[in-house]
Amino acid sequence: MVQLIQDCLRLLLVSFLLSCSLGSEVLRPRGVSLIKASLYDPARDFSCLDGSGTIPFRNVNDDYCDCRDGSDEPGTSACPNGFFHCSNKGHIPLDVRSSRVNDGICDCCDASDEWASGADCTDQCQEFGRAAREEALRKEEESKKGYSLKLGMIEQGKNMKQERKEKIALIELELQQAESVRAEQETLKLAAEELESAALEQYKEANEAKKAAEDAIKLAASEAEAKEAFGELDTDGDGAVTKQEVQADTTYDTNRDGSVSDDEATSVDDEGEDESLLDDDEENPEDEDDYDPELDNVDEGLLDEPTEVPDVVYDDETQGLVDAANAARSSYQDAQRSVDALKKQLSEEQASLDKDFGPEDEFRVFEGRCFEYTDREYTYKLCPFDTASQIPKNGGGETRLGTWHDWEGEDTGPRGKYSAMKYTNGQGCWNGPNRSTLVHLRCGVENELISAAEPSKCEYVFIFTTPAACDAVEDGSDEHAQHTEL
Ligand code: MAN
Repeated sequence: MVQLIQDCLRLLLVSFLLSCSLGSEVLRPRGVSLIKASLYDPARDFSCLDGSGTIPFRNVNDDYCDCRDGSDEPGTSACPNGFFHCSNKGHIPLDVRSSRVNDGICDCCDASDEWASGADCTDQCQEFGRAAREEALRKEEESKKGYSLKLGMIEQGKNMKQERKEKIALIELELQQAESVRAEQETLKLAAEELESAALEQYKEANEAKKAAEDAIKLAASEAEAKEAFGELDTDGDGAVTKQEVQADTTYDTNRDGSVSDDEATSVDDEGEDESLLDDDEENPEDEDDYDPELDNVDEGLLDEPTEVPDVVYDDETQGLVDAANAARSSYQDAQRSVDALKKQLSEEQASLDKDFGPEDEFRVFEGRCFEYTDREYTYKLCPFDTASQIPKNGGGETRLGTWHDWEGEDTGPRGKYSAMKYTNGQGCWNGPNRSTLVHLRCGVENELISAAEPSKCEYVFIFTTPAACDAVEDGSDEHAQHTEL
């Protein structure tokens, strides 16, 4: 003790700027932390901490800057790059810039930085420390509670994952069955189509033969009719019909004046009815090629009728095979549709299974859920692993602020990348980037979107509290207690 008092007196003599204390506190110059105390030994010259020089110990805290790193003036404002250490007994120690020493503003809660300014600073460290300890305790309690809730979320997440796996296995089985049904239906379809096309080919051939026969009959009949009409006109039977012979036939007395005039006889040609009956050589030699005996038999009225394409009517047997093929095609299509639907379902389920819901699946419970936060202008919506959006309070549509991209935390703590989520590729921003959102995850007992901001245009930052972001709390891990020096 005597030695300590002597040391202290010597220090006081060395410089009025040095401080020291007794008791459990380690003797050290003003502004020096406990950790560095041993580097300031009053019994020896002081070596600048950066090695830039050595000075007599009395020059420490003499209000003149000797060392380049400012380490010789821990308790004064002489060095612009130095630091003053506040012990802040009862609260958390703090290093403040040397320029803050005696500047009239209380920076240290123990008022030690204003030791000569006359500023009205009082030691508030006990009070602050108590409040901080209470807050730390509250946080610790919250973390403990949050962590126990997280354990539940982990279990729930794992169960959901297991259920999803089972669902996938079931869908895979259904898909296998659907694929074999499709294969069966395809075989049936091919067989039915083979029968159908053979029957249709047969039908086509038979139909063509029938039509050809009908055409031949029609042609023969019209030729016979034409021959008969010709014979009636060719009264002298010389094989040619003269104008006189036509004029002798009262059928051509169209004006019913009792005789067939030259005009009436020649108009036979114009009317296009019996032109072919005239002696071609005499009257219409140039029309020889136009003769179409079939036209003679066509009822002119029918020519004005719209052409109707009658439905193909097959014989019963062919129709039966066509119906069977249609039914087989339809069954095959149904089977194909079932396969497609199951494949789609499978890929969705698989994508969800493969999604990274946290190291222990603790975030899986958020799939399909959404959370909202409303400020003065907008309601912000976060649907974890899906989208982030913004809805104006005074009406207007929803603006997409991003879709799920990945984990993007930069935490150096245990949660690492799982401390933040990134949503990208939202709606384009006028004169700016596509909207995107970073969601910081904080430990809390509630799953709650607690804030949303837009620190730079179209780049949004949300804060979401959740037990899933709570880490295991070790008992006695009170940071404050650890940091308190004294
Ligand atoms: C809307 C909102 C805002 C955004 C502007 C950009 O008003 O999405 O958040 O800043 O568009 O033009």
